[in-house]
Amino acid sequence: MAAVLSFDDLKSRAAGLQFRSQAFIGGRYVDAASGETFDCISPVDGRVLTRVAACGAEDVDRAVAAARAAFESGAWRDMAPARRKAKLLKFAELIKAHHDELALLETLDMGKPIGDSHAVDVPATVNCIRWYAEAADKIYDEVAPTDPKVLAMIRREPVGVVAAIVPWNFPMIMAAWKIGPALATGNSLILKPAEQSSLSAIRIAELAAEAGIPEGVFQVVPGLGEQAGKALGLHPDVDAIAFTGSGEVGKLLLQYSGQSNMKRVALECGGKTPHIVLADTSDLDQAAEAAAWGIFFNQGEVCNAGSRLLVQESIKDALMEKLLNISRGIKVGNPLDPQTKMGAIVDRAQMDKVLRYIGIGQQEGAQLVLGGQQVQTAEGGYYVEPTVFDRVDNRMTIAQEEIFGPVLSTLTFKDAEEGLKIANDTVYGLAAAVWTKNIDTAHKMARGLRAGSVWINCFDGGDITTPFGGYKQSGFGRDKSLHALDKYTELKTVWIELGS
Ligand code: TXE
Repeated sequence: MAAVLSFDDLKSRAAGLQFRSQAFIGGRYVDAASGETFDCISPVDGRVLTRVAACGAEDVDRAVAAARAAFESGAWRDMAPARRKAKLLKFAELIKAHHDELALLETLDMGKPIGDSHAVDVPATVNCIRWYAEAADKIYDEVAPTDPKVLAMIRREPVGVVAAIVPWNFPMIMAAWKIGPALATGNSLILKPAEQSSLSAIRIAELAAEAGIPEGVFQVVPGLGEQAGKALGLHPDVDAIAFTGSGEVGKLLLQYSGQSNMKRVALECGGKTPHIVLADTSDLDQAAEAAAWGIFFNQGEVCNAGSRLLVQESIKDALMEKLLNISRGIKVGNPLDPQTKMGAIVDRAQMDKVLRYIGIGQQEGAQLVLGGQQVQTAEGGYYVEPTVFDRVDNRMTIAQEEIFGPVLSTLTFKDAEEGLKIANDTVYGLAAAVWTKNIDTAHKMARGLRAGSVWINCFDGGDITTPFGGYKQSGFGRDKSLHALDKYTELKTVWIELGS
């Protein structure tokens, strides 16, 4: 679509979109029990798109009861895996059939370029649901190598009622990373989208129902984190929480679990990814391109954004020149314009946070070499220039805290050993990238980096077959790949004495 339709076509399509805005509980759309709603504001122009149901504890109670009833009925859990697979495949097909609409929803709701919503977000969502659908009838249980007088089976069973609390940077993809493995393994799932980006989650709920996923198995409770999110975290009948978001809320969820039923919690809480370029890298142009897009893709609102560029001293100037040239050419503006490469920041609060960090960087003595300002557009909205700092010290706030915006901090190091030390000097450990021609150095760095993903001579590599998640305060538990199934399943040992 983005490649074919013009900016004007896209704007008129966007103007004609209808928004679903209620919760999806027990197989139908319903208002919040309180009747309350909150504004759904588009960061594209600051316009209120619709008002979304503000679910609270009572709605969460209803959703959990419906999820539990569905689970206990066995309608989904005990369905033959091949049939579960067929329904999930149908769900993926229906999402694909609404490709254009969902891409537009995503862009209007959270501000990313339409080209990305169309080429990345919707296809990755479809692919993820499909992949886990296909896995549903290929997961085998085990028989343990015990004494032959015993048959010991190790069965994988669904945990029960799962709540997925997701952020706004990739609303559908983050949801799909939880929906796919949770539903493929027979759980009931309650999805709590971020308040900044509820629309696509609400819309796909009816597609799941249309695909034949039974009532209560997939529900959506939009609402504020402090209300709907907290109620899920504290609920005594939620068995597991799968969360992507801030470290602050991740820590709260651990507390809620301790205060309630000791529900399992899996967390992905962002990062401060070091993008390390060694002097022996074979292709400085490629490294510069990767460094620029590693931070500016999705307006820098990416948990594994390469927000710290660590460059070996001898090539700093050469790399910086290339990086700045690429960054200057990035078109920032209305994300419905197919030419736009960097869209709007998700909301005013996040934009203010990004601008505040830029100010802190300057106060602490980093050198601002590109950007740093809000971009004013004819339609209003929340836009920030691609911003690059040089001469950053790793102890500075902008090198330590997750900004979650288009702000790059550049640091230098003398040799690989020092680069590794700086890279690991962070509370986060989600990802890291290394550019080097030397295979020994590549291995040493990959081994030494305390991060869940390490990319060598590329950035942000991986697909649905590879696990994604963090070390340290980036959280624990993994999304994607078959390893994600661990979060949504219990292991049960069935020990059968066969007699003498
Ligand atoms: O995150 P929150 P916010 C980081 C990033 C960003 C910062 C703040 O640095 O600038 O977090 O973003 C729900 N109980 N990341 O405020 O609040 C909330 O409704 C239960 C990194 O948006 O963590 C939403 O659904 N749930 C990140 C989800 O938590 C609560 C992606 C995430 O929101 C809750 C997003 C509560 N008390 C932000 N409070 C990543 N890892 O990619 C909020 N929520």
